[in-house]
Amino acid sequence: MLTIYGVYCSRASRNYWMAEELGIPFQSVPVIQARLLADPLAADAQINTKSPAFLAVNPMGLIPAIDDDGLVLAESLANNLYLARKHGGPLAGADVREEGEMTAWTLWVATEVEPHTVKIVLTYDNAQENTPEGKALIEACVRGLERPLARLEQHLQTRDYVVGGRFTVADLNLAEVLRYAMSETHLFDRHPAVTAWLGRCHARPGFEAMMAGRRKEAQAA
Ligand SMILES: N[C@@H](CCC(=O)N[C@@H](CS)C(=O)NCC(=O)O)C(=O)O
Repeated sequence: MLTIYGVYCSRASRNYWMAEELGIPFQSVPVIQARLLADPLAADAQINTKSPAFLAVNPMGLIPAIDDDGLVLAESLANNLYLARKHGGPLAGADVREEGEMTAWTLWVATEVEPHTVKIVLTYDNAQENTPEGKALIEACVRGLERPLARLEQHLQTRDYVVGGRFTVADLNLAEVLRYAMSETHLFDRHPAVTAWLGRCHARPGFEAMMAGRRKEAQAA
């Protein structure tokens, strides 16, 4: 049985979406970010990223982590590559060449894109988007995203999906990292092939199921 540690409103969304795409059973342990709690170590605190019980799973104190029949992994995008490889099917690489492309695109999004998109989403989470500092930070991140988005735009001008002509784990990993920057609509308006591809990814029932999980979680909070 697959266990996903982490709340839907975190990078764990990537692993929840993947589990939905694969149609595999999973259980969820809703470990919340410690920074969202006044006293994460209080005896009655919800299990969080500083809880000893969670640190025993991921000593880095970061969500998500997964436990798949005793194999514990704790990098959201790598978790998805593993799940694709394990379960196979259209989400996974059909051969070692496709696997190579999926790994390359995933490392590309983690290193060239995520540092910018995460800063954008956190600026909004912290309600700083209209402060001078927040605006300057977002503008700098948008500038940093120009080249990666131009690269992806060029790639998607001649194909509907990133690898292999079908929706794969590579699309899922990229789409979830880029979602953090979607507030910057002008950036996406300038990249129509990327925008159309994101629309295709977001039209998937697996994405909708994950987003429903996010809404349910927000209502319960
Ligand atoms: N590279 C890691 C990053 C994980 C990460 O930074 N997770 C955040 C939540 S999205 C976290 O656990 N933060 C701890 C906290 O805010 O207390 C991954 O992709 O899994």
